[in-house]
Amino acid sequence: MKNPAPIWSREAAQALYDLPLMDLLFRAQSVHRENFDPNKIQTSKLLSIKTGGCAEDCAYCSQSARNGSKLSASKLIEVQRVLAEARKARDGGATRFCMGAAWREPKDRDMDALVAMVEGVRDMGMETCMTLGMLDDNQVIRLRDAGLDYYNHNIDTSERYYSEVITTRTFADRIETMNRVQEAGIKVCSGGILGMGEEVRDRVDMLVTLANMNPAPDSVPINMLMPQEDTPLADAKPIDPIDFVRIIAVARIMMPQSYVRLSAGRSDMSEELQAMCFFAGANSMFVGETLLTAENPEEDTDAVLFAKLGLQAETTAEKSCLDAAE
Ligand code: SAM
Ligand code: DTB
Ligand code: SF4
Repeated sequence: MKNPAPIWSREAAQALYDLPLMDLLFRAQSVHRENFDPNKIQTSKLLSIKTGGCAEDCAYCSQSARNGSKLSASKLIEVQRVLAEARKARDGGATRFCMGAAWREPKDRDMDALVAMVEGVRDMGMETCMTLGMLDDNQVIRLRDAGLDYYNHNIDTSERYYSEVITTRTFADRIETMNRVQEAGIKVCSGGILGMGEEVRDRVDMLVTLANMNPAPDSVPINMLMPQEDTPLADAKPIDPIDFVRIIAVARIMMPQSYVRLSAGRSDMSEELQAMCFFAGANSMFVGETLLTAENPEEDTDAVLFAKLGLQAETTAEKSCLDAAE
């Protein structure tokens, strides 16, 4: 049984963030070693199963119809195509397959195909993850019964800053879907984006919200904004890399048992920055040349980085041992 997690105040979280960097990194790495093998990185592969034409107005996203982006809207892709991609990902060593759709919420007529995708990927021995927007109770139950392991639903930023980024839904809508997913027994994957013009306090508040969920999300993706042409955030000022590392370290300390994912933006990061993020406690990443629509480092590039750092991709078997030891 996991111990009940402590409640984090924003003052305590901010105090961590304000530590001298060496003290913060030392604490984060110490917490990391108590909970994980520090040389193992979980790898996930993303696939966009429905691209573009989204009804929401997320200011960072290339897929919003409201951003006037040039990306054309696709239909939900066929189950067989998804399974063929999943097989390639598994053969390439990924242990989790994440399927993402540019929807405000799925339509009931799509549910049979979504269920078939989850069942098919699961039968290949990979963990399944979906990110489809908001879900109602019925949809959550159907996905759970199909064997969905994780649902990704990011809170993206603080409650205070949320309406600066998205106006077509609220922070509370987001939390509501996450609670529904968690109550049904599906693991939650939730994090956010740094570099959208938010202040440090917004980044810290975002972590406080995540860490105080009961339980905290099993997986916490920290994305660095990848500015997309024709979106309101196309010219956003990039986040200072050391500020980014600090947030990874604070996330690690506040959510000691969660996988912290160094998510979008790695293609613009140096090897040194990625190494610092891993030292700060990031232990998961997306592999493969594309995320949903944006680029990610090539597999060869990641293989060189792993070899230089002495890192290894976690296998499904190692993960099950850790789970069994809880
Ligand atoms: N439509 C679903 C939703 O919004 O929940 C799922 C897909 S959406 C693209 C998943 C997440 O990707 C977003 O919540 C956001 O955190 C991240 N994301 C999207 N565009 C990004 C960008 N340009 N840079 C960094 N992260 C981004
Ligand atoms: C998450 O936090 N990051 C992933 C995943 N969850 C679905 C998506 C990143 C998207 C980056 C922009 C793109 O590919 O369009
Ligand atoms: Fe749609 Fe998701 Fe992009 Fe927002 S982040 S516009 S909900 S695809």
